[in-house]
Amino acid sequence: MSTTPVEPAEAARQAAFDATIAHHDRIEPRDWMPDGYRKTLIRQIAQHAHSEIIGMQPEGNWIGRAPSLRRKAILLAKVQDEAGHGLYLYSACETLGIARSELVDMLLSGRQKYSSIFNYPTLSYADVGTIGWLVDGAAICNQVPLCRTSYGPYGRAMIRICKEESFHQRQGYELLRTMMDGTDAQRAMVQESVDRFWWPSLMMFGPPDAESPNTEQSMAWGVKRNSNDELRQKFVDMTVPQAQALGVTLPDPALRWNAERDHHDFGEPDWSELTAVIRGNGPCNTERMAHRRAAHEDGAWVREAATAFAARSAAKAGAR
Ligand code: BYC
Repeated sequence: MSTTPVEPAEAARQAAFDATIAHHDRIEPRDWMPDGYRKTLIRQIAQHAHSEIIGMQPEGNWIGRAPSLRRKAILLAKVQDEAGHGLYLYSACETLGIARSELVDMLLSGRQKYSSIFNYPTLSYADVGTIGWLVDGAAICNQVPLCRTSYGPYGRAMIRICKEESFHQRQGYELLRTMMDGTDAQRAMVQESVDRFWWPSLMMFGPPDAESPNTEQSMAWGVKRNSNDELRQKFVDMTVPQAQALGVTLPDPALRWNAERDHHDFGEPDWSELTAVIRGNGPCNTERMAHRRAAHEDGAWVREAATAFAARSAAKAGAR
C-alpha cells in the first residue's frame, strides 16, 4: 500500500498548528490553519453573526409598543447591541478570507443557518423579559466559554459581546421581576411566556451530543470548549434557582435536583421540533427571512453610495 508523502513544510505547519492548539494559545489570521478548521470557523461564526441580526426581529417587534419611555430606551439599546454583535462577528469572520457579502448571500439563499430560537413569535411584552432572561441567559452560558475559543478574532469579539449579553440578561430578569410584583394578570403573562420559551431555549444549545456531528472535532480544535449537553445542563442548573426567586414554574414535570449527580435532572426536549425549525419549518422562519431580504434590498442604496464614495476617495488618493 502506498501513502502520499507529506511535504516537510506542510508537516511543520501542521505541527505548529497542533502545538498552538495543545497549549491553548490562539490561532491568528496570519497563521497557517487546516482547511477544515477554517471552514468550521466560518460556519460557526457566520451562523452566530446571522443569529444576532435575525435576533433583532422578535424584540424589535415591541419597540413601538413599549409600555413606558424607560422600557423603550432599554429595548432600543438592547436591539442596537445585537446589531453591533452581528457586525463584530462578520468582521471576525472576514479575517478568515471570506467577504461579508458572501456571508450575507449564504444567509439569504438559505445555505447558512441562524439560531432556531428566533423562529418563535413574541406575543406579549413579557416575551421581551423572557428573551432577556432565558434566551440571553442561554447565550451567556454558550458564549462565555467561547471567549477562550482557539481563534483569536472570534474570542476577542466574544469578550465584548458577553459583557453586553450580561446587561441583556439582567434587564430581562428585572422586567419579569417587576411584572411578578404587579397584578395577577401580569404574573399570568410572565408564566405563559416562560411556558412558551423554556423548551426552545434548551434547544438553542443544539442537538444532544450523541447526535451532534460537529462537536467532537470542534472541541479537539478548541473552537468549542464544551459540548452541547454540558452547556445545556449548566443552563438548567443556573436557571432553576432564578425561576424560584422569580416565582415562576418551569414547564417540565421531570425537573428535580439529583444530589448524586450534583445537578438537576430534566426532561427531554422534543428534538423533532428542533429539526423542523432548523429545516425552515418553525412558526416564523418564512416571516423572518422575508423581513431580512426586504431590509437587505432596502439597504442597496447605502451599499452603492458607500462603494461609490470609497472608489472616489481611492481615485483622489491615487491622483495626489
Ligand atoms: N439553531 O453539530 P452541531 C444570541 C445546527 S445569538 C439552528 O451540534 P455545532 C442572541 C448546526 O449549525 C445565538 N441550527 O453543531 C441574539 C449544525 O448544522 P451545520 C446564536 C442549529 O456548530 C440576539 C447542526 O445543527 N449563538 O444569543 O457544533 C438576541 C448540527 O449541530 C442549532 C451561536 O451561534 C440551533 N439551535 O453546535 C438575543 C453561538 N443547533 O452548521 C440572543 C455559537 C445546532 O453543520 N455557536 N444547529 O449545517 C455554537 O456554539 C454552535 O454552533 C452551536 C451548534 C452550539 C449552536
